[in-house]
Amino acid sequence: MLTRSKIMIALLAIAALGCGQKEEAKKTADENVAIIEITGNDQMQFNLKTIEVKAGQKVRLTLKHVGQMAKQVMGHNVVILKPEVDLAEFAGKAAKAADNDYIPADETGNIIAHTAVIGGGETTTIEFTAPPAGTYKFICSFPGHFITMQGDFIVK
Ligand SMILES: [Cu+2]
Repeated sequence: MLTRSKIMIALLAIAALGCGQKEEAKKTADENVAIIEITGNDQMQFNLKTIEVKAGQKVRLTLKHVGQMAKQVMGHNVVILKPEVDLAEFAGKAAKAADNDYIPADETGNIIAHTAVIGGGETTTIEFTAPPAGTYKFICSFPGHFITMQGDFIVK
């Protein structure tokens, strides 16, 4: 009887330990994801001027267009660029890349990540791994928008 209780206790302990470890792993995984939500409106504005994440962290970025205007006239995206990229030059090329969602094909090496272009009421989400520490720029590459729609993507 005594032996049986001991076995029962041992089994319960193992079960509890197993669950604990699983919970811990899940928690760690969730903490490693940076959940970023940014909005764009009909006044060509993002609601965020800075986005901060940790190097190597998984980033889940959601762009929500809180305006009502169509994608063709007030489309927004989020394009995260390498620090050395000249924004005006990049935006100039992007403006001519309407057929590729305003992403210039020869600039992909300068892009860390980008969302699709969306219109009023739409939402889009991307996932990517945060690049090495540094201060990157994010812009909307829809023609003319980068002037008011830009900010710092800071990786610590
Ligand atoms: Cu825009």
